[in-house]
Amino acid sequence: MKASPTIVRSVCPLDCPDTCALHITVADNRMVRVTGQRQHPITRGFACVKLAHYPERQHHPDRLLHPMKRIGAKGEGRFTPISWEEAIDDIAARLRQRIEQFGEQSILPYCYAGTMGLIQRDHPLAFFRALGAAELDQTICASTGSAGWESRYGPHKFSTPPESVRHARLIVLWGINAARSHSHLLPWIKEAKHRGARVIHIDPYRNETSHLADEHWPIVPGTDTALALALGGEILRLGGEDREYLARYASGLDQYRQACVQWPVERAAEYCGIAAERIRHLAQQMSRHRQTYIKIGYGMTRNEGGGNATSAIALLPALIGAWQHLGGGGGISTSGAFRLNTTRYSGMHLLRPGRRRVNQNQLGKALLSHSPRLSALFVFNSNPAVVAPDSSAVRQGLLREDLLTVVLEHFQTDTADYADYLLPATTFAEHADLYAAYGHYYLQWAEPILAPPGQCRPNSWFFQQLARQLGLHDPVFSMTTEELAADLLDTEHPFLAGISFEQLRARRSVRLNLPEPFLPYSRGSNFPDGKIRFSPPPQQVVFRDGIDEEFPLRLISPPGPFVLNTTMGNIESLLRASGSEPRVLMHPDDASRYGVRHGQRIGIRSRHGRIVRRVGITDTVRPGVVVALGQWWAKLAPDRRSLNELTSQELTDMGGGSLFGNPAVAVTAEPPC
Ligand SMILES: Nc1nc2c(c(=O)[nH]1)N[C@H]1C(S)=C(S)[C@@H](COP(=O)(O)OP(=O)(O)OC[C@H]3O[C@@H](n4cnc5c(=O)[nH]c(N)nc54)[C@H](O)[C@@H]3O)O[C@H]1N2
Ligand SMILES: Nc1nc2c(c(=O)[nH]1)N[C@H]1C(S)=C(S)[C@@H](COP(=O)(O)OP(=O)(O)OC[C@H]3O[C@@H](n4cnc5c(=O)[nH]c(N)nc54)[C@H](O)[C@@H]3O)O[C@H]1N2
Ligand SMILES: [Mo]
Repeated sequence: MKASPTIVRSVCPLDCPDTCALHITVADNRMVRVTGQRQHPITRGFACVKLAHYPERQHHPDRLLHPMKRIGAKGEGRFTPISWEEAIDDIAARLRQRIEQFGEQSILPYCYAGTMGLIQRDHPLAFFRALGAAELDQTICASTGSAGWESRYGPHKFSTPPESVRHARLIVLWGINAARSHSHLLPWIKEAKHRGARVIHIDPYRNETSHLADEHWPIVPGTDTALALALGGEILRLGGEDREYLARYASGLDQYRQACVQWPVERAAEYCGIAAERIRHLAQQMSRHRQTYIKIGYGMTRNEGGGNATSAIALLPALIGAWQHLGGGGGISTSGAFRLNTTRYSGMHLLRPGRRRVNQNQLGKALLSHSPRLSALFVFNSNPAVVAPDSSAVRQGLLREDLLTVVLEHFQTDTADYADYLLPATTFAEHADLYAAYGHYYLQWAEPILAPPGQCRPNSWFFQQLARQLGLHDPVFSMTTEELAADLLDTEHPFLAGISFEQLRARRSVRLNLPEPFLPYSRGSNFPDGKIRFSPPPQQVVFRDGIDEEFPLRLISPPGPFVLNTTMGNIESLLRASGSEPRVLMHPDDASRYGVRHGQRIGIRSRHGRIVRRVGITDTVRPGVVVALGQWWAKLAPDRRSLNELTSQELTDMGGGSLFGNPAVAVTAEPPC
């Protein structure tokens, strides 16, 4: 007899600011339908297209179901099933031998946010810290934006709560395609618009978010610092700054003023490709409306000057005192308010001093370096063969015959092809986890709702087993997910006061204990002196990877509508919706200059590599810019190459971030391959 469908609660695990509260229809141990919870104050009843298609991913015939070991050549992707016992025995034995020969620090975890569930994301690090392995600097996404923000406001990033945005009078969406990457912010923006707010979108290409805006400013990539300083200078010239607020809560204003003087409106207008009149008008409006909300996206931080740009924009709401007013302020992330007790679950208490650190944007270099030599790599929650900069170096490293590579995955990704051991992981529907967020202030808990297929196991299970096998006996390796979650909540911080695990487990979603209304930075910064730091002033960085005759265009790679990075990149219905092959967009003027026709495949070359992509010619892109839409599984692209063939392992100005939005490129008409 068939069981009748039930609707159960869950939480979206994808790396997106919205961290949605879900309703999932389950029947016969199958996920049938996914929607957003109507009563959740942020999710408000809708799930994005990616999650609506999650059942297809969850029950995909290609799901990995058994532990496997390599039988083919490195990178070939041929495996044979083995038992968990054999996998754990083998891996432990091979690790022991490598530690003896090369030391613990030759072992490296490589992970990011394939799941945002804190326990499946970070608990595995306790294993590596207990072992004494090299430390991974997790810099692939948010580190530049964070460093830029925190250089002004101190540690723990706050943002204006999305629920307050309805009160904004002026909204600036700066380097963010919120309609795509933060879609649950939209209802609040629309409500503000309805109440008369103006919306300005600053982005090198016109997209869904621009349609929502009153004005779209097609900025030249990487020139945001100049624009922010020009706006700051003009506000100061108009006397639009909030002197009382600045006197109490700011430092370094004189130096800032001098930096602004370097960027008169006319100069910035020319440099950024934006009409001077528009800049002046926005400065006037900002001088008038304290309820100005400036939302910064991470996309614009992925270049050589990304940290300075973030920090320059971040100062604008402070300059006009916007943080004190409901609906004013802005932000880049809300994550700093989740003041959980993160020490134990991630094994920080086990971290030995002086560990070698590896920046994850330089994985290629780390794998190819002879001294120090890496002897083993454990990849989980990430797909570095595609997403990490300078793919050809990464792949060359992964091909090393002497490197032991263990990959935990749901699918046989490009990275999994290089594994020596490929281990089947559970999805968010099959394990419990605790979820913070970076676009709102709700803490959430999800129970498993499906039995795992085959022999899939949570990341935490595997690393706890391996820890025991290697004789690592810290109590953290015997804790259940529930115990780890309770430990995370074991803190005196007022934002978490009164939130117990039992309560969270029963309610599933709990708002942090924030003052109501929450007006972050209305009483200054998170630095000990409470001052927002205007000095040293931000500087407009001139890119080393310059535009010249050989490489005349700048390539940016914003998120695709139907994928989350490479997650969902193998789901047929979504691939069809994306046009079945990866695309780039170019302006008609550039297309005619370089002899490229709409719909053809073209070659794209940077100083680092070369790929082939189908091109769409459209005036939504500003001239001089090539937009690569979303990431694509390399092996499903026509040339089997990742976009990151084009990017470099060089780092941003702050936070050791990646230069995904940076490469200077040339395009050539290319016959189909
Ligand atoms: N659908 C979908 N949603 C996603 C993701 C996805 O892959 N797909 N990825 C998720 C992840 S991991 C992240 S980190 C976030 C990222 O999201 P965010 O970075 O916060 O926002 P994006 O939508 O990437 O916004 C980037 C926008 O900045 C523009 N941009 C690029 N360079 C510049 C520049 O120099 N200056 C200015 N002003 N704008 C610039 C791009 O054209 C793009 O439209 O999104 C998350 N959400
Ligand atoms: N050129 C270019 N490159 C980029 C970007 C860009 O804009 N342009 N964006 C960058 C950004 S913002 C980010 S965040 C990174 C993201 O890069 P990654 O962190 O690598 O994200 P994904 O590509 O989504 O890969 C996540 C993998 O984790 C797996 N996974 C999910 N849940 C679990 C689990 O519970 N256990 C295990 N073992 N595996 C799981 C999924 O199946 C998926 O294959 O990419 C970066 N790379
Ligand atoms: Mo990201």
